[in-house]
Amino acid sequence: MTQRKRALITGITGQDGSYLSELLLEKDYEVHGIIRRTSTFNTDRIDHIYEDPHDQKARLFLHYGDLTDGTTLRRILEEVKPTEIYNLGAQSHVRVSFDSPEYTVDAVGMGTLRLLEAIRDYQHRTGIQVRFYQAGSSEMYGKVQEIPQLETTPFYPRSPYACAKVYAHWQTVNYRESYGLFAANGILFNHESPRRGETFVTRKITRAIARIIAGQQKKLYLGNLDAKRDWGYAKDYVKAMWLMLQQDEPDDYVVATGETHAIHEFLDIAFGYVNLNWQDYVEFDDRYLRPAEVELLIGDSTKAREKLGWQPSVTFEQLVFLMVEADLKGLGLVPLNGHVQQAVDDHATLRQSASSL
Ligand code: NDP
Ligand code: GDR
Repeated sequence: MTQRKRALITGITGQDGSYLSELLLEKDYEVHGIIRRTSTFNTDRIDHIYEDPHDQKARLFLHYGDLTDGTTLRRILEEVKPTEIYNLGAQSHVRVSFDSPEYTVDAVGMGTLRLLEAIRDYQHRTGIQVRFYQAGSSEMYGKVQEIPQLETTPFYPRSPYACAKVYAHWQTVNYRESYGLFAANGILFNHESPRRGETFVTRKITRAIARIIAGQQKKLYLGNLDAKRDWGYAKDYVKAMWLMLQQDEPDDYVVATGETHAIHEFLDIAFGYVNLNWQDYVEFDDRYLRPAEVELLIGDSTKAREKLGWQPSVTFEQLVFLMVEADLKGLGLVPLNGHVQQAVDDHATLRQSASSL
C-alpha cells in the first residue's frame, strides 16, 4: 500500500489556501495548515472542509503558527513531516505594504527564508526530501520591462510587497541550487474568485454591486481605473501549484491567461451584468492610489502550458459573472432559477432607492 501524501500549507485560510486544500483533499492527501491566532475566527474559507481531529478519518489538521515565528515553523515541520510544503502565507495587499513595509517584508521575505532554512536542516538531518512551492507574484515585474512577461523577463518591483516577493523568489532559487532542495517558484498573475479578499479591487467591485442593489451601499470609492491586469480564476491557479511539485525537476513557471484588461473594463462588464451604469456609482478616492503603480501586467504562460499541461478554464467575462453572481447570492439576491436579471427586477425597488441616494 502506498503512503498517503502529506502537505503543509502556510496561508491555508486565504483564498488560494482554501482552494488548494480542497484540491489536495480530493487527491487523497493529508493536509496540514498553519493558522494565526486571531481574536475573531479567521477560518471562514475552510470551515466547510474542517474535520474534528478526533475523528479517525480526519485528513485536515490546523496548527497555530506564523511566518514571523521561526521556532514554531520548525516545530510544526518536525511534527507534521510533510512531503510537500506550499508557502502561500503573506501580507498580500500591495497598498497595505506601503503602510506596513517592515511587517510585510518580515512575513513575505524573511518568512520564506525561515521556512527554507527549516526545510534545509530537516532534510539534512532526516534524509527525507520535502518539495517546496513558493507563491511568487507578477507584481515582481512591476515597471514594464517587456510584454508579455515571462520567466526570463527582468524583475522591477514597485512596492515593499513586491520587493519582498523578489527576495523570496531568489532565495528559493538559491536553496535549490545550493542545497539541492526541490523548490519551485510559481510566478502567478492576479487570480480571483468569490473567495477573494474584500479589499482587492475585483471583489470590492462585485461585492459593492450586490450591496448597491440591496440598498446597503450608495457609492463605490476606487483609485486608479487605468491599470491593467491579467486576471484568472483562482481555482485554476492552485492546480498549477500542485503540478509544479509533481514534476521530475523543480523549476519556475509563469501562470497567466495571456489577456489583460483595465479596471474600468472590469467595471463595464460587472455593472453591465446587472444593467447598471458604473459611472453612476463609482467615485474617485486618492487613498486607494499607490505611491508607485504597476500599470500593465500580461503574462506568457507557454512554459506552464507545455511542461505542466496547465491551462485556464475560465474566460475573463465568465470570471466577472461568477463573482457578481456569488456576491448577489450571498445577499439572497438570486432566486433559485439562477437568473440574475430576474433577481435585479425583483429588487427593482431596492435598486431604485440605491440609485437615488
Ligand atoms: P490572501 O491574502 O487571501 O491570504 C493570505 C494568507 O496568508 C492568509 O491565510 C493569511 O492568514 C496568511 N498570513 C498572513 N500573514 C501571515 C503570517 N505572518 N504568517 C502566516 N500566515 C500569514 O492571499 P491569496 O490567497 O490571494 O494569495 C496566496 C499567496 O499567493 C500569497 O502569498 C500572495 O502574496 C500570493 N499571490 C497571490 C496572487 C493573487 O492574485 N491572489 C497572485 C500572485 C501571488 P489570515 O487569514 O489569518 O489573514
Ligand atoms: P494587485 O491587486 O495590487 O494587482 O495585487 P488589487 O486588486 O489590490 O489592485 C489591482 C489594481 O486595481 C487598482 N485599484 C484598486 N485596488 C484596490 N485594492 N482597491 C481600490 O479601491 C482600487 N482602485 C483601483 C490598483 O491600483 C491596482 O492597479 C494582487 C494581490 O493579490 C497580490 O498579493 C498579488 O501578488 C497580485 O495581485 C498579483
